[in-house]
Order: sequence, then structure tokens, then C-alpha cells
Amino acid sequence: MNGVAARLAGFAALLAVVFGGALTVGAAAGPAVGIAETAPAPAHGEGAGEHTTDMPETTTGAGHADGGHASGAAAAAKGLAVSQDGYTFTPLTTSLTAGAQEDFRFTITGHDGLPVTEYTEEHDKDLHLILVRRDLTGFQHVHPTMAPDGTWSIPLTLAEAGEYRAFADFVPAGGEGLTLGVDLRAAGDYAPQPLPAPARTAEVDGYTVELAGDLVAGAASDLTLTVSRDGEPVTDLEPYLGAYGHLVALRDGDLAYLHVHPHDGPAGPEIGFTAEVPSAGTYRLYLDFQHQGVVRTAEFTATTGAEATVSAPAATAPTPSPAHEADGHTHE
Ligand SMILES: [Cu+2]
Repeated sequence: MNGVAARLAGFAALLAVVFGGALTVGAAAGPAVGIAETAPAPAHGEGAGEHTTDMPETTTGAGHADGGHASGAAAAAKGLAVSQDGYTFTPLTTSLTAGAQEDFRFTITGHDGLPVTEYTEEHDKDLHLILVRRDLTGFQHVHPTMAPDGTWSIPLTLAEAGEYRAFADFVPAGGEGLTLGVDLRAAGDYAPQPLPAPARTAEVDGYTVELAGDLVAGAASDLTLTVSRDGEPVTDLEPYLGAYGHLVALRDGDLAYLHVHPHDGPAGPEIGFTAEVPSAGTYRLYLDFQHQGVVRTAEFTATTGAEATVSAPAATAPTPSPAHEADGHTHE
């Protein structure tokens, strides 16, 4: 998609997003998806896992409608626009060389056209940079550093050629949280990968992550991710960016961005999230978690159940997992 189309899509996509309790991972029997990577970074990869056969699950969207969500902006799909609310994501280079480490530099400009230099820290960082190839592979979640003039930079390697989307997730000082997106490209032969089938199990680097709960279009739903290794629950997860897990969801088709954060809870094995997706569809979920000093990313494909009716009366969402109630929607 070119930038103009992405921008138009962004404006058109005022769809509520709140990731809250019900993640309808569609059909079962998908391949276990994960990242079989050994690199000690939240890099990417596409681990071809073994097939697991779960119970097929179809959830009717019975979540609460959340029509009175405090902030329409917060509930909208994010990351579809390069410029929003007076802020613009300006990369200083948009072409990178596949397989080579290069400095990726950019600024966030504000209403006055000048680079923003003051941010409100969120999850331990002033700015979170997420990258993914447009086929939803190659996920990276990294943290650039900012020079005093407001120029951000990070050594970056796009392992494979292709079209990538970069998301800058930040809170300008005194402003609202924003996620802006821009396209990057790495020239070369591009062999897009098909999106793995929906699955409730992901394998990554010897860890198994199970997903419980269902995504519900237009409603908050609870998701629980349970981490184990060698069949044993992992109960000593380490805080990473101030939480035991970070979850990013990207919508298949346009890469609308959702960043979901965990409920307070123990250091595993379960990590609970409230998530809200704006529309029915297929999403790719990326869970970053840290154990024994290494951050890993487990990936899932999930589909929503029937779309919740926005005007439906509030109702209690089906709770397939421990009672994580929507927490006041302080997440973005
Ligand atoms: Cu981050």
C-alpha cells in the first residue's frame, strides 16, 4: 500500500479498538506458530511449529459494547497514518539494505514542524518502535535513542527484502498517545509468506505459549497467555519494560496497530491482557516476554468471532480465563 492509500485507510478506519477479554482465535488445528529463533532479542522469525489440534472455537461477540469509551482516538485503529493530530513520523531514510545493519533515523515533528524533543515516558521508554514486514513476518520491537535535537536513531537490520511497516508508539509531552506508521523498504527478491493459520499454541526458542480467550470485534475481551518450558509452567518471568509481557496485535490486510498491556499479576505462568480490536478480521499477535535475561516473541494468528453490535447493551463478556475485568481502559 502506498502512503496515500495508507493515509486514506487510516482516516476511514475509525473503528473501535479495545482489546479486552475475548480473543476468538478462530479455528483450531493451526500450526503452532512461534519464533524459533535463538537470537537474544525480540527479533522475528517464523518458526514452523508442530501442529496442535485444539478444539475449534467460535465465539459469538457477546462482549460489552463499550460504546461510551472515553476516548474515540484511543479506540480507533492506530498506525495507519504517517501524520495525525499535528504530529508526523518523518524517516530520514526509507530504503534499507536487506541483511545489513544500518542506522535507521527519524524524527517526530510537532505542530510547529520542528522535531519533538519532549515525551512522556510510557512503559519505561519515550518511544517504542515496532517493525514488521507487510506479510506480518520479521517483527521487531526496539527502542531508539534520541539526540538532543529530537533525531531518533537505532541500528536496524531488516533480515529479508520486502516492504516493511514501521510504527512509532509514543506520548508527546502534554499530548495524547499516538502511533504513527510509515513504510520502509529493503530491495531484493521478496517472497511473501502466507499468514499461518490461527492457533492457540506458539513455540519459541524452547518455550510454549498457550493463548486462551477470544478477540471480539468492537468489544473489550480478556486474553490469557500462559508460558511454559519443557512442560513446566514458567513462574519467574522478568519484568520487561515494566510488565511481564507486552502484546502487539496487527490486523491482517492493513496492519492496523493495537498495543495491549497486561494486567497486574504474578511473574507467570499466566499473563493477562485486556484487548479490544476494532473490527472482525484476522490479527497477528506478538507477545514479548523476558525470562532469564532474554526477551522472546511468541506469535499467534487469531480471528475474531461474530462482530459485536456497537449499540448492544453492556454485557459481561464470556470469560474463558481467570477473571480479568476490563481495567478502566487505561491502555491505549
Ligand atoms: Cu517498546
